[in-house]
Amino acid sequence: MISTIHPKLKGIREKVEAGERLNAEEGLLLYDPEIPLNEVGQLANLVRERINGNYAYYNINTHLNPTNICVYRCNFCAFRSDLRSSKGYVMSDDDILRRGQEAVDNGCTEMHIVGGLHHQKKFDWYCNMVQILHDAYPNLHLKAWTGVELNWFEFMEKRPIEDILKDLLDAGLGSLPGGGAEIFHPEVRDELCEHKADANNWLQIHRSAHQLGIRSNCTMLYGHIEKPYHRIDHLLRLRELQDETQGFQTFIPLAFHPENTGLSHMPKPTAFDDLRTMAISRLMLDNIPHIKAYWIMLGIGTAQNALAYGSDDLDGTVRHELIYHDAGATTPEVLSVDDIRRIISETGREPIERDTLYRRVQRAGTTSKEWEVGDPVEVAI
Ligand code: V47
Repeated sequence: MISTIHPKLKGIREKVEAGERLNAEEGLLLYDPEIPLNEVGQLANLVRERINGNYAYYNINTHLNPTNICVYRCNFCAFRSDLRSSKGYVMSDDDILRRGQEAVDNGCTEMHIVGGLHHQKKFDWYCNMVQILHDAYPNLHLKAWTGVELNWFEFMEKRPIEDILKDLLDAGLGSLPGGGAEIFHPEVRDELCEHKADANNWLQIHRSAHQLGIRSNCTMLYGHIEKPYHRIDHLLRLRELQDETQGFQTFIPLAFHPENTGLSHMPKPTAFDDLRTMAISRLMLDNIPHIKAYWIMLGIGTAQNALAYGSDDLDGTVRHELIYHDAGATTPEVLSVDDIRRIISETGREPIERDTLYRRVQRAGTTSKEWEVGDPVEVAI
């Protein structure tokens, strides 16, 4: 039960308590600075605990960014490189397989693969990468290629997206990450990255993936030139697709990091904005099961707090993250399992190791508690 409540929040509280859906106007009102952050957080926490109880999820994962060379020049990106720049790199098959071996040696269940759209690499190069990794490490879940990359493959191949996705599935693709969504509204997207996949392209690709049984994630890049109404519009477009397909597993609000980008004059979003955005995401996306506080970009302190503001997942132990570190992130590049479990336990939540599909991981030789009906299903490793 929530004790104090701002008068403007009364109607929203009644709806949230009754499990009713919030509309765009109510979403915008939640951004009103007059409404105390902790009250928005309490409402989000109500929904978070209704959906995910006291559990807080993490996984053991690694990133692979096979190239940073990219035909696109998104002005928020510090990672990309021109074809002939000394900063540019392309990994060989051997480099890639070494990363697979390292992942398995470190107990990873997931490899998150994204990168640049290389001027000279064809779809076969991207697809083959999935194939060689899957052949060598069949138990490593490959969460690969954003909607923007898939749209580029479609353009290069001149084939329907369903065919591209089927080729990737045959090669060993496990699911899609949520990147490339940025902000859907054209007033913002045209300023940030007018050249790449637009909202309809991105959403259609995820729709097609869901129809083929491929689960995916979704994101929103916030804290740059957009306004609150652009954020709410973005969340509602995701909610609408989820109503149709139920294919999204988790939503990740991504805080903009300005260093070394075309928007380096802008300040970083504050922890206050991070927590409010986390909470509003939980409240608006009533049909997406998980909300992720990606510790790499939020910082450990804010990510930990986010577990009380709507989030139920910290992403993973992570290694080899480049996109945020190139843009000035000061977080470590990897957390140990003990660290991530301690960060969660200190908040009073129960840490649960999950795989990419949110099944709880039961590792050989470890004992577990008694689980109850409705708890996440188990996968033995
Ligand atoms: O699409 C790029 C964003 C995304 C910057 O699916 C930036 O589980 C902030 O999508 N400042 C890639 N953001 C990362 C991503 C992601 C991360 C963690 C988990 C999952 C998942 C997906 O990062 C890009 C873009 O939106 N981005 N540059 C920057 N300077």
